[in-house]
Amino acid sequence: MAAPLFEDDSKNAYSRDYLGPGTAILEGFALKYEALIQNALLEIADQAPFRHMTTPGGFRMSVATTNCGALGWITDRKGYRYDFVDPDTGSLWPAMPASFVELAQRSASEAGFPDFVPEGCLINRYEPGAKLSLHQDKDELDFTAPIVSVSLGLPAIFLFGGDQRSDKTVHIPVVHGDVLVWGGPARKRYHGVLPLKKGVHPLFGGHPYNLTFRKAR
Ligand code: MD3
Ligand code: FE
Repeated sequence: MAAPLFEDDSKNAYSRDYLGPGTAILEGFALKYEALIQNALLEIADQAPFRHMTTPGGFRMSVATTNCGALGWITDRKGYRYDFVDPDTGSLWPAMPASFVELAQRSASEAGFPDFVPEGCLINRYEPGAKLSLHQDKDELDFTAPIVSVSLGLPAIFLFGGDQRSDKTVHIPVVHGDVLVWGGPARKRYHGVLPLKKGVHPLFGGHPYNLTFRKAR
């Protein structure tokens, strides 16, 4: 294995299973990667620009999206799916930076998923007022792998429910650098994001960003 970018100095001081089996809240876990992530995001967005995708029902998503890694998540009138090619450019998605891979794998390990290999990273950029309605992540073929979510920039409030849409939800405030992992028995729990507030973050500006790392097939 290549030399790590940062030492693994985790003290296991993170909150596992607080939201139920298979979940972890890793507060500030991404902070030491913030500069690498910011540079990488600029390069990725240069090659694969953020765009508002269309849902199968014909609605424009309020979040703007791009991807890196082998497989990118896309949606259009034909449906939700993963594809090797960016439909807007006709090219492969930009490669996943080493910093992303290291952060995703360490986060998953910390949460009890030591063998996680991210194949794709879905990158969401929120405008003020944008939200993500309650949904399950179920376009992947392999549900044994967890999902790793990295929050960057302005704070957000995540919604986390159960396996049924009608299950009650809890509100989870997340701030810059927080990482949430959900897998195993939590993998199909409903989740979403409340409408984002206006503001300016010193590093990431007026848009909160979220990275979700997935194994798609
Ligand atoms: C984990 N994206 O793209 S995870 C998605 O903010 C997606 O862009 C979210 O869901 C986003 O499919 C990031 C949202 C989330 C919400 C609540 C959680 C993750 C959670 C509660 C516990 C663990
Ligand atoms: Fe999701």
